[in-house]
Amino acid sequence: MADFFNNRLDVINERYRELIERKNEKILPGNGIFERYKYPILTAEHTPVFWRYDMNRETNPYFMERFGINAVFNAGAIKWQGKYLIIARVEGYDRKSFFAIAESPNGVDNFRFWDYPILLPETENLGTNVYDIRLTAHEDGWIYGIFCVERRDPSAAKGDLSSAMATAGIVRTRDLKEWERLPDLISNSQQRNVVLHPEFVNGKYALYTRPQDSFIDAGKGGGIGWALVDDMTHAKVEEEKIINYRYYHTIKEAKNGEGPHPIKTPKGWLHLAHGVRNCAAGLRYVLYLYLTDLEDPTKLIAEPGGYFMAPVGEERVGDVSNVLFSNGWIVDDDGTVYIYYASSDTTMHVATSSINRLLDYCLNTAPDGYRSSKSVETLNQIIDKNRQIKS
Ligand code: M1P
Repeated sequence: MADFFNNRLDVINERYRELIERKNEKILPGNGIFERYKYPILTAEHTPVFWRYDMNRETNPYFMERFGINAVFNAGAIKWQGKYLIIARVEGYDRKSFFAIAESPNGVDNFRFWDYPILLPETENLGTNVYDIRLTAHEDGWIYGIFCVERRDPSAAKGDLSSAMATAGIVRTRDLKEWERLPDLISNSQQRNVVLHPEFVNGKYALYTRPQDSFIDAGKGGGIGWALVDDMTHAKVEEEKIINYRYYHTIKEAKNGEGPHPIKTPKGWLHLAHGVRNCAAGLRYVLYLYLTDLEDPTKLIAEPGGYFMAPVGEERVGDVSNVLFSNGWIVDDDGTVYIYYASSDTTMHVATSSINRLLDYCLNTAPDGYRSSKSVETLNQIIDKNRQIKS
């Protein structure tokens, strides 16, 4: 039995080492806007062997898994003490998700989880599930994390074991190790995809919100909202205005949601968001960009038509297929942007670009014309311009 144990231990440790040390490669030539990478940066197999296995020969003679990890996805991100950190949504076989930090020296490979996942402090109203944290290093000096807390709908009928309520949970930290739990966001509607803007606006904290009529459907609500809040220790949405709407026959007709907090650039606040439409295969989630005014972050300056990134190849298949979702990106001092995105609620990936390229994309890509004929007009303008170039 000792050999059986040791053989499995050696093979599994070796596979894990190979995975963690594997170098990533840019996929070229790409589309010029961003580059994808050959390998995912985090999968369930990237979680430490000592999380999944009891490493004691006496108590685990078959060296079998004792804690199954199903998926690693929808990660927040922050650059911290020179390292690229992502706070992933790690989901066990039991469907519960929790947060765990993984760090990389270069942002594209060699991500390693810290030894322990984050044990979030709770509020009196205990949550069933937590996910999709957005991190904001706010100018007040705290790093805030806002995430979705899911609880069973207290008004659900007795046999209805599916109806749920989504609320925004809030934590803050100064060192990413000690986390202080603040009261959940108070709002008239359910909320998911709530994100803290990094600067004060008119002396207040500013939140991107996503009012929704039910747990899944935006219903009559939806759109990316904006609310000013006096105090993050008692955050309450008093007035909410929509700053990025849904439209018929677009990539975000069913719903949309802010991704990570926007990046401040010389030409405006650069936003990454997800848009959702319905089709015969179910909901399709893609990513899009938009730009808002530096002085008034609620004022739209530019929004390219269509998607910025959509699931391709292996990204298209997973627990919830046909989904790209992002709640984390990092910008370096040289303007490089690391876009951390998850595919199909299963796996984490990175794409890279630069502030200059993303601004060029936002400012020089035609907006959605909402009709086929407008798309053809845009295309014809490009063709006409190119035909005038003398070869
Ligand atoms: O399954 C796709 C995504 O669905 C939800 O996102 P949204 O609220 O915008 O529909 C979230 O559960 C998200 O975690 C998930 O990736």
